[in-house]
Amino acid sequence: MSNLKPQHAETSPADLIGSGGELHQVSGGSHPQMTTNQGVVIADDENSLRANPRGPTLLEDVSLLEKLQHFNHERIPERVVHARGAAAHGYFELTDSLAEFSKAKVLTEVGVRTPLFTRFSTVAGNAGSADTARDVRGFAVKLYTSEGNWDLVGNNIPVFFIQDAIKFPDLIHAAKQEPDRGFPQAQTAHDTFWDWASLTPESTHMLMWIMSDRTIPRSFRMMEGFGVHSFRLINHAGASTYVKFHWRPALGSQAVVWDEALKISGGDPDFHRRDLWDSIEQGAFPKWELGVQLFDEAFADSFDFDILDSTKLIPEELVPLRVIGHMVLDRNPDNYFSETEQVAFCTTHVIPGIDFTNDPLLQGRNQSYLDTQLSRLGGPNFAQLPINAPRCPMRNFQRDGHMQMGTPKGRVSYSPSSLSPTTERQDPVNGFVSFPAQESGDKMRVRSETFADHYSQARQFFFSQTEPEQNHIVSAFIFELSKVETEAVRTMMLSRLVNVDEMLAKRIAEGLGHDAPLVAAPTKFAARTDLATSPMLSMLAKFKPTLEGRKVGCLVADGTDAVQVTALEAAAKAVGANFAVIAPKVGGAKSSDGGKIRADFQLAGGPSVLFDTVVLALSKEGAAMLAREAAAVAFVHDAFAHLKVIGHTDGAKYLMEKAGVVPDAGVVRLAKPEAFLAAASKGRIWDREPSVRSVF
Ligand code: HDE
Repeated sequence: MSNLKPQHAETSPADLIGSGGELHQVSGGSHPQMTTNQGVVIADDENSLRANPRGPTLLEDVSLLEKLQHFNHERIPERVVHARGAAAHGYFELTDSLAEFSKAKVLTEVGVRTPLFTRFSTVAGNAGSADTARDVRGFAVKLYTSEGNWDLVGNNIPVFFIQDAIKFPDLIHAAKQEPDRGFPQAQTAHDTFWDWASLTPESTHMLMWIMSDRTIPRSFRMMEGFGVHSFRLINHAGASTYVKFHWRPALGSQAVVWDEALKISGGDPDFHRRDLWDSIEQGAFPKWELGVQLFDEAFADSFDFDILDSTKLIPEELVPLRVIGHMVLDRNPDNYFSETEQVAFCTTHVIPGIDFTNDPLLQGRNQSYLDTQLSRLGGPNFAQLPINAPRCPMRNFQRDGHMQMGTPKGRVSYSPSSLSPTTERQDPVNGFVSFPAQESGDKMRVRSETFADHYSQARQFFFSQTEPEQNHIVSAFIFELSKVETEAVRTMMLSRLVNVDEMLAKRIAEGLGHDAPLVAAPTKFAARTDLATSPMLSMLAKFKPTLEGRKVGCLVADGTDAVQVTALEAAAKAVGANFAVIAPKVGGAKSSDGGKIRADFQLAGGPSVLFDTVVLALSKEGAAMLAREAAAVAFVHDAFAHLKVIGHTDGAKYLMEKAGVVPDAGVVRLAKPEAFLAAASKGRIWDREPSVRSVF
C-alpha cells in the first residue's frame, strides 16, 4: 500500500486533538516505524523521560539527546554571496552540434538529454531576504554530462563589476550590510556600496546594468543567463575557439516596475521561488535556449575591447548568437536543504572540450568556489553528496576526510602502483588536457592597458535602451543615491556618470535636487567612444507579447456575474495564463445569480502587484462596497500606477474613479474576454508612465 497518500485525507479533526502527554495517533495511510539514527524503534516521540511526571528530565533519554543534538546542528553557513536561491532539476538537449569546435559530448551529441540542476539566486541578501530586491541574479547550471560535471556558473547580466578577482571581497563588503549596524539588508542603496562604486571606475558599465530593470525580473523564467567570461572550446584536433554562453528564456524577458518590486517584497517575499515551484508543479516547464557566441583570435584582436575583460560584452550585432539547444526545468527538488542548499557549483568543473581563458576574474573564481565549499559543506567530500556527484564513474585516490561516504577497498591508494591489477589509471588520450596556450613576458602586478576604457560600453548600454528603460535607469540611480547619507559620495558618483553621458548625470542630479555644477571625474582613459547602439541589449526589445506563464487577477465581490468570470477564466487558461480570483473573503463571494464564486485570495493577501493584469468583475453595488476598503482601492490604484492593463465591468467604474484611474488604451471594458486578453498580452502601457510618476 502506498504511503504517499496525503495524511489529511483520512484524518478527522478529532484525531488531531491531543493535550499534554497524550499521544497523537493519526489514522490512515501505511506508516513505517520511526527510529533513532541507530535504527532503534521509537515508542514515544512526544514526551521526554522524567524521574516522575513532574520531576527532572533524565540524561539517559537517548532519543531526546539525539533529537536535540541533531536539531542544534541543522544549519550550515549560508553562502557568503548568493545565499538566497531556488533551484530545479531538468535537462539540456542539444539540437545543433558544435563538433567542429568542441569535443565535449554534451555539445556534439544531438538529441541526447543531459540531466542538470539549475539554481537561481540573489547576490547580496541573506538567505531570508525578499526575492524582489534590486540585485543581480545568479544563474548557475550543473550539467551531469557523461564525461563529468560541467558547471556553468553565470548571472542574469553579461558583465561584472570588477576586472580582477582581488577586488571581489571589497565589492561584497561594500554591498552587503554595513558591518557596524548589520543593515541594510539585500540592497545596494546605502553609503558603503556607492562609496566603493564611485571610486571604482571599472564598475561603471555594470552599474548601468544593475540600475536597469534587469535587476528586478518578473520571474526567473523570464530572465536571460550569461556565462559572462570568454571560455574556450577545444576540438578533437586540439584547436581552440572562444565562446560566450547565453541562456535565452522561451517566455521572453520581462521585469516588474520598481514600485511593484518594493510592494511585492511585502506582499510575497517568495515571489520568484513560488513562481518557479508552481509553474513546474503545474507542468508549465520553464525553458531556455542555449546560444553561443563563437569567435576566433582574429576577431579578438580586432575587437575594440579585451575579450578577457569581464566588464565588457560582445554585442550580438557583432557576433550573433548561434542557438544550439535548450534547457527545460521539469522537476522540483525533493528536499530544499539536500539539493538547493548543498549543491556546490564550481567554475573549475569543466570537461574535455571546454577550457578556461586568462580572464583574471575567472582565474580567481577558480580558487574561490572550491575553497568556499570546505567551510560551507564541512570538508572536502562534498562531491559525494548525491546532488553534487557526477552521474558517470568517479574514482581516484583521494581518501578520508570529514563525512567520507564511500568505502574504498584494497591496500593501494596511490599511483603509480604495481600491487593491484585493477586500480584506476590516468588516461592521456581521453582525459582532460589543458589547452597549451603560450605565455611569455614579465611577471608583474599590473592591469592590462587593454582593460582601461570603462565608459564606452556603459554609454552604449544606456543609449541602446528604449525610452522607458532609460527613464527607469535614471529613476533607479535617483532612488539609490537618495538613500546615501554622505553628500560627497553622491557628488563623486555623479562626476563618474558625467563620463558616461552629461545629460544622464544632469537628469539624476535634477531628480536628487543636487544643484552644484557637475564636474567629470578624472579618468586615465579619456577617449570614450560613441559606439553604435546595440538594440539586442534592450529587454523591452526582447519582450514577447503573450500571456503564457503570466497571471490574471480577477477582483470579485457579492453581486459579481459568475458566468462572466467563468468565461474569462476559460479564455485566460486557453492562452496559457494563470487565473486567480480575489474576493473580500477567501470563502468566496455570492454571485448575481445567487450561487457562489470561489476565491483564491482574500483581498488583503492578494494585492494587484502579484498579477500581470487585473480584471474588476464587479456589480455597481459590489464596487460601492469595495470603494470603502483601502485594500481594494490600493488594488486598483496600484494596477493603474504599475501600468497594467485593467479589464472592467461597467459596474466597476465607481471604484476606478475612487482609485484615480484615468481611461486610456489599457483600461478595457470587459465585453469579450478575448479582446481584453489580447490587450493584456501586449504588456504594460508605457505611455501612461509620465502621468503617474515624475520622470526626470
Ligand atoms: Fe561568484 N561566488 N564570485 N560570481 N557566484 C559564489 O560560491 C566569486 C562571479 C556566481 O547557486 C560563491 O558556492 C568570486 C561572477 C553564482 O550556489 C563564492 C568572484 C559570476 C553563485 C563566489 C565571483 C558569479 C556564486 C559563494 C570574482 C557570474 C551562486 C558560494 C572573482 C559569471 C552559485 C559559492 C550557487 C557564488 C566567489 C564573481 C556567479 C564565494 C571570488 C563574475 C551564480 O565562491
